[in-house]
This record gives sequence, structure tokens and C-alpha cells, in this order.
Amino acid sequence: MRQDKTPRAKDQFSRRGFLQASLLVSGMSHLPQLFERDVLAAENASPPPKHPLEPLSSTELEDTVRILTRDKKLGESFRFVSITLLEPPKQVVVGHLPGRPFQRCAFAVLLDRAKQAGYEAVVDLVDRTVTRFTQLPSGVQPPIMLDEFGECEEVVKRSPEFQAALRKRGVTGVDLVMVEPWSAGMYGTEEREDKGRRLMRALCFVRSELKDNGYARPLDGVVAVVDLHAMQVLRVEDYGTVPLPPESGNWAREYLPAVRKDLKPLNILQAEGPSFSVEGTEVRWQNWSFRVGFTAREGLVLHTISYNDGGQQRPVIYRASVCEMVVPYGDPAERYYRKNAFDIGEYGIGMLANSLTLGCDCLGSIRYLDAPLVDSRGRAVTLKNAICLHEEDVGLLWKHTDWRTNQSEVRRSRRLTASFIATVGNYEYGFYWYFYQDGSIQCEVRLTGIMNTTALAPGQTPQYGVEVAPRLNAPFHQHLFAARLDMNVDGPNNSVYEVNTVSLPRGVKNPHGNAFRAEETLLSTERQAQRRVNANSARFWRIVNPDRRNRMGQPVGYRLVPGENCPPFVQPDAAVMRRAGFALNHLWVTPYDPQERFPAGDYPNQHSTGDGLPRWTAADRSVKNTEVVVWYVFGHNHVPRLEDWPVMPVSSIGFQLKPDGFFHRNPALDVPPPEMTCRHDTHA
Ligand SMILES: [Cu+2]
Repeated sequence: MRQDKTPRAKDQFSRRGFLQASLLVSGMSHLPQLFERDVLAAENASPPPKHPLEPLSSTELEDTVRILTRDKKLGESFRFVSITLLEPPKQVVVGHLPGRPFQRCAFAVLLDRAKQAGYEAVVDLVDRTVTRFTQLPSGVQPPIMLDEFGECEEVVKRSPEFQAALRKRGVTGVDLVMVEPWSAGMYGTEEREDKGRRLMRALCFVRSELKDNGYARPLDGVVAVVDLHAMQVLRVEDYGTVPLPPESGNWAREYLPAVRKDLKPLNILQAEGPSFSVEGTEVRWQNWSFRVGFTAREGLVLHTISYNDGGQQRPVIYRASVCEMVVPYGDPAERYYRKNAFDIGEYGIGMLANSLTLGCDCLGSIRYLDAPLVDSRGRAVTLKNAICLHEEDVGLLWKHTDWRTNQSEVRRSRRLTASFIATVGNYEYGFYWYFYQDGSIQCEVRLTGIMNTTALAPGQTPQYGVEVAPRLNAPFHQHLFAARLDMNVDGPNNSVYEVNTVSLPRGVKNPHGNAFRAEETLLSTERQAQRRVNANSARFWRIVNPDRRNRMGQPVGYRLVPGENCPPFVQPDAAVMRRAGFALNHLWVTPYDPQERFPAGDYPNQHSTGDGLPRWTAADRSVKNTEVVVWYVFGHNHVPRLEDWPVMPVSSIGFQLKPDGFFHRNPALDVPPPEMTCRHDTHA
């Protein structure tokens, strides 16, 4: 089927045709897509915060910049990598009384380009003083900033060496070239000249016109290595020329020859409004309450999740976020083995969040929340509509028909969704947290966007990917995510059990061979709690409060139910696995330490090895009946399909947290029957 109405699309990419296409648009400037988001300069003073966990407002962000600049005499060479709320100690949050003053501190990561040094700073926004200003150890690279992506692209395009590499491939204009900087990582194979530098490695693609999908035409074999401090091309690595794949791969509406005609409108009407309320950043819905936070690094963060059980407020999770991810690619070619972006720790996925004014996939009565952020120059910018809150009908909640009496009771299930979507270059990640009426919580990551691609030489069969269009290879890769769940099941002191279902051998106690049972094992220490999923034993984990019993005398708990998952397929001693040691296990449990927030360490960018979970857990601390943090790692193994091209239908993965002896019975018995909350369409 022809998907592309670009006239003579194939012809354009004959060598001569492509040359002409490039020349036609030369001189046309283009801004990187990352900068075209709906960000607004913050104008008015924000109201003072009402709760210690509210994200820093635009005014507080500006104050932080002002205080730091004044007290530390920051010059032009300083950049603000991120400023976020320094979350107060738990006792401040738990003891907070509405209307009472509370401490308020900002945590800033800075970069001095002149000294080529990173800094951490803490600003007390009540006393208006800098309480900490620490230079990061040499070699520690703060995350890459948005404008570094843009500047990197510009500097590569201006490079004579790069332009020569383009000419060698028949590309004479740079305007339609897409320079895609990737984090450089640290592999022990770096050139001598790389040492100590802040680097990115840029891969390149080329378009036929501005809206063309450049990923259809990888300029394979050209990698520009850029020193971000000097903002100079350090070198252009040339791994040989592969001709451009012949086909376009467009998905934008103007390229589509036709759309389906048989789809009738499906409108979600909530004439009386949604059933949730938002006060400040606190959300209440169907006995649930939680606070919405947002950080430049993690994006959406949920705080103080609790359930009102018949008037009793019962905490479940103190803090929840998807806090790291890594995307290892399986192609061992010299130019590709470093493709392993840590999209959260190296880039800051909150900084890459979409403004949902540019398109939101949700229906119904939506409440958006903005995300105040700072750009690298310390200007407060508000990412409009970064977070989406809405309700969804999700089918059956429970049902039974008594066949003797013909009484039927059915309840529809509804969930409250808190979500955001980030665009990381070619890919989109949607992060969704769902709350259900039966006390369940679900985390889902939706993957969509465009696959990263490489070019195949004529006649070449891909060994480490799938040819998704003629001579266009989509490499095998994995998306490995880590969620940090600071559990608080009916109180801070929790323990974690593993539950495996085992079938018992035949014998005196099992004469018919049908015996099987669920067996629980307490995970007492950090090492014992390093576990992987196991479909053969239907493995799950139970986080319990040993001091709170349900009416059957069992400790109240929540069950962590894995969804789709996979092990990492790179070798355990490969450089990327040393950098992403968190991905070696699906489950980790640590005793709560406010410093332990990011499972690949605070600064994975160009970090070589071992920080984060592997380092912390080497102490093998006790995780029994104490404040525990549960880390769940879940991976999507992406073996590309033809159907994933040119834009990928959503793949989704995640996990569930289900009450397990937390309630005395099904907590959703009191959900009203559908005739009270739904209106039916009927056909005559
Ligand atoms: Cu993928």
C-alpha cells in the first residue's frame, strides 16, 4: 500500500534529486522540535505554597536563581541544569498543619562552562540564603540540557569536517539533515582526547523536506563527537558509506492519501463534571487521595497516596515515580554499541514532557496541571498542561448473576488517570498512574513514536534488527524502566515477601498429583531481595505491615504484580550493564534513605560503573519491618515489527499494586449500580 503522497518520493532520493531537494531549502532555519513546545515565560507572582510537597512555583524558581546568582556571584558561564523542590523530611510532611509555616528549600544542579565543573546547591527560600554550594567531583557530568541538544546540532552542521562527510554521501545542504545527539556514556574505549570532556555523540538522518520523516533515511556511518563545554565538534567518525534507503516513511496527516470514513464520533460526556477534585496539588477521588508533583528529572511524581477506609485515612505509598530507564541497543557495530540512553537520568524526562495543548489522547472532563521549570539560563518557564488528570470507564468491576433468583448485580469500573507524555527525540513515552475503585493502583508506560533506524547496504541482511522497509533496519533494543516505590502500607514499617506457587511432587501427601500451593518467603536483607520475575512460579511480591493485622490475623499488605517483563540481554559484564546495574534485577528492596533516589546514581551521564542500587545494596542492610523502598524494574523487549513503522502503535508495559489482605473484603461493594451513573444508548 502506498502510504506516502510525496510526489516522486523515490526519485527525490536519487543522488541528483536529493541534491536538488537540499538546495531548494537551503537558508531555511529550523528550530529543534524540542524547543517548539508551548512554554510560557512566567509572568505573575505565584501564590505562596500551601503544602510542603507542592513543586516549586515559578516565583520560587526565580527566587532560587536570584539568590544563587547574588550570593555566589554566578557569571555568564553558569547554566541551570535543574531546580527542584528539595523534598522536606517525612516528619515535616506528616506533621504539617494547614496554615502553619513550613520549611521550603530548592535543590539546584548547575554547570559552569568556563570552569567545566558541576555544582549542587541548596537554597533556603524562607531565609533566602544559600545553605549549600558544592562542586561535584571532577568527571561527574550533570544531565544534558535542552539547549545543549540544539546547540550541538547547530555546531555539527557548521563543521567543515561534517559537511565533507555529507558531501561524500551526496548531501550538499545541511538544512534538511537531522543531527541527533545521544548521551556518550562511558565504555572504557574512549579516545584519549575524550578524557574529562562533556560529550555527546550525534547520529544523523536526512529529510526530503522539513516535515519529512528523517528516520526513514539514516546517514549511516557518520558520528559527530561534540565537546559540549567548548561547543565544538571534536571529531567526525566515519564508518563508511551506506546508501540512503529508498523509501519515505511519513505519518503526518498531509502525507496520508486517505483516512477511514466509517468512524462515528465517540464522545465522553460528563455533564455534571468529573468525580475527582483538585485542591492545590492534592487530588481526591473515590476514597483515594494523593499529591501530584513534577520534577525536571522524573516528570510526574505522586506523593502521600492514601485510601480513606470508612473514615480512616490509611497510607499506602509515601512517594512513587518512574525514576530511571535505559534503552540498550543490541547492535555490536563500532558506531552503535554506545546507543544506550538513560532518558531519565541523562536527559531529564520531565524537561522533555509534552505540553498537552499540542495534543492529548484523553477523553472526557480533563483537568490539566502545569509544570513550572527553569531553562538553562535560569528563566522560569511554565510547561502548560504537562499533567493530565481524568477519569476513564474501564469495563467490568464486578458481576454476578444468581441463576436461581435471576438477580444480577454488575458494576462498571472506573479509574482515575494521572499522566504525562515525553518526547525523547524519535520516541514517545507516556507515563500513566491509575487508581481503581477496588483499591488497586497501576503504573503503565506506553511506548510510541518512531523507531531509531540504521541503513542496510543493498543485499545486506540485518543480524541485529529487522528490515522494516527496504534497506531500513530497526535494531533490536530494550526499554528498561525502574519505578521507585517508597512504601507506606498502613504506616512506615513494612516487610516484603516473595510468593511463589509450587506444584508438589507426588507422594503420600499428594497421591493424585494435583497439589499446589503458594509459598511465602520473607526477604530480610537487601541481597535476599534482589529478585527476578518468574512466570514458572507465577511469582509476585507482597509488601506488608507486620504490625497491622486484618480480621483474619494476617498482616495487611499490598501485592506487587508484575506485568510484561524481560531480563536484560546484554552480557552482565558489558559496560552498559555496569552503568545500568539496576537492570540486573526486577526487584530490589532498600531501607529508606533520602539520599538514595536514583537507581543508576545521581549522575549517570558519562558515569562508568556501579553507582546506585548495586553500590547501596552491597552493605546488605536489613529490610525487615522497617521503612522500605521497593524498586521494580520492568522491561519491554523490542523486537521490531513491520507494523511498528513508520510510527509505532502503542506498546504498553507496567505493573499493578493490588490490596492483599489490606481490606476485610472487596472494598468496591458500595460502588453504585450502573443505572445510577451511566446513560445507555439504545437502538430502535
Ligand atoms: Cu522500542
